[in-house]
Amino acid sequence: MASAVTSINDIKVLKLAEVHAKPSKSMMSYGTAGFRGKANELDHIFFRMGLLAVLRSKCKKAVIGVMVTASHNPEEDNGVKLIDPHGEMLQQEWEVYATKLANVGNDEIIKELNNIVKLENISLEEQATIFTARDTRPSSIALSQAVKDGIAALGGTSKDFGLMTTPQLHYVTCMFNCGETDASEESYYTHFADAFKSLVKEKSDSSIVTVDCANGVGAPKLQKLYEHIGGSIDLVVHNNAEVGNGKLNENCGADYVKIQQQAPVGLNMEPYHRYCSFDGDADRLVYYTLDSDCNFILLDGDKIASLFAHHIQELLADAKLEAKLGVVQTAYANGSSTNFLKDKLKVEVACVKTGVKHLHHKAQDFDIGIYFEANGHGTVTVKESWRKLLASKTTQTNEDEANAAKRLQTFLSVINEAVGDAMSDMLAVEAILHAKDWGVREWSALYTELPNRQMKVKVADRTVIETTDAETRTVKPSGLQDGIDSLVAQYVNGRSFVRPSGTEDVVRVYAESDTQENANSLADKVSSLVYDLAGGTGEKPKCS
Ligand code: NG1
Ligand code: ZN
Repeated sequence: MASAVTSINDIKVLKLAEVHAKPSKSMMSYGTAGFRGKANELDHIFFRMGLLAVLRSKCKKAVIGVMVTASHNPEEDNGVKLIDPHGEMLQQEWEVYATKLANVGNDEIIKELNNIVKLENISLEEQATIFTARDTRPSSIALSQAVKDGIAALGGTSKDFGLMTTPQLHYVTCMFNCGETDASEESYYTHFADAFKSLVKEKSDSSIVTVDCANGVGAPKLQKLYEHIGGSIDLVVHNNAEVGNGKLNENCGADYVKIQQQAPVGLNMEPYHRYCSFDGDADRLVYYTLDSDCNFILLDGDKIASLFAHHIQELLADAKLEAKLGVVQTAYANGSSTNFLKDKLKVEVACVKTGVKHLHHKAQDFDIGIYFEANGHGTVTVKESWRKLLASKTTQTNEDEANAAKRLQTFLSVINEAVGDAMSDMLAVEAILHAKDWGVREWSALYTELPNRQMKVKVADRTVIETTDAETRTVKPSGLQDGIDSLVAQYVNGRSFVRPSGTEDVVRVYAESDTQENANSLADKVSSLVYDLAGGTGEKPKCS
């Protein structure tokens, strides 16, 4: 356990801060998923996040997680984020501290740390334990060390789990703080494999799933999970760098498949076979297949959310259980998915700002909250009080109702409630398809997506764009929203919005319309408008 410190040891912190010195011009902010950037410019940030994690741990009197990954970004990037005690994203007030601490000069670090101690009334005598883990990026080893140096500089104890997926670190952090002192990677596999095996006792003929692991940490971890699952599913691991030497996220992975709407590199697809992709740290999942004419069919986060809602609703009806069931989406959700959920399933749908923390928070308003970003990041949250109601239903005398309640209970335990998790979400999808005796064809037929297109526009300063209404409208620069409105009005079923990315130095443009040509054309016109009104740089982007 950590040795207690009663005051900040200036000398130790400053000495190590010199080793992890900040380049004078660097200014960064804690974005949608922590700090992200070029790996060779981030060493000081990782050290400082080690420092901050110690204060957060002392403040919460709990274990805090620090994950080293830049997820779906290119291999040359890296990133760091803090995980709060129950596996949630870092509390928003602390994001402000994180940004300040990341940007002060070395000579102001002690002042900044003392400020946080004072503002949060932190007792420095508290012990601090931090769980760390990293993805497979070559830069992640040294950057993890920088985090550990920061932890040590403030007298905290670090437990390094080494290579792990992001959701695995969320899971062990959450489990440890809930009293499971032997929370480990092994307990992760046992938990999810056992839940899956009790839902799927026998393989069905169609249950071969080819998984593109983006040449990332998901590949070795999925192999391990598979060993625990045994014979109830057939998995083929594709884009496993250890075998094929491919580059992380390059022409593969969930983000590539979602944005390009095409198969990852090296995958020969067969109509209606099952394929899915993880991203670089395995917290996103998208499925896809080919139809009989070999057209590419994507089953993204919206389709996964719709499948979950459909299944949970059925089990609730079978168990004769009332629940406030809701689905949380962002503006990137396809309009057809929102219509399906609202009009067909009659489920309440909420739209929030991009970023899992916003979705997770909103989902907790419901007894059962399903949240997914269209890119495949999502999970299901359940209110503790409602979980008790469900448990009591499993022991009721009506056998059919009790059995349905048990099925729902087991289904919910195959889900990693702490955070979106590609591996556990994949098991949940497979369990539903098995229960319904569906293939991708039936699943995909739940609704037909409106054609859509996403683009990126490079501008000198992306903060010139300010948004409102869950990022669906811009308020700055002036004239941009009016321009978008008049373009959208020219397209059948047109919808478009723009927002500054929180993880890349770009402005994102989204457009949907009745045909792919129209969606492309609307995306092109809106991108061009952003370029002109928000200070575009380089060549004007064009997709059609
Ligand atoms: P930004 O770069 O802020 O759009 C992207 C995703 C988010 C989220 C984060 C974290 C889109 C459009 N945006 O954020 O949904 O997943 O990365 O990885 O997919
Ligand atoms: Zn990710």
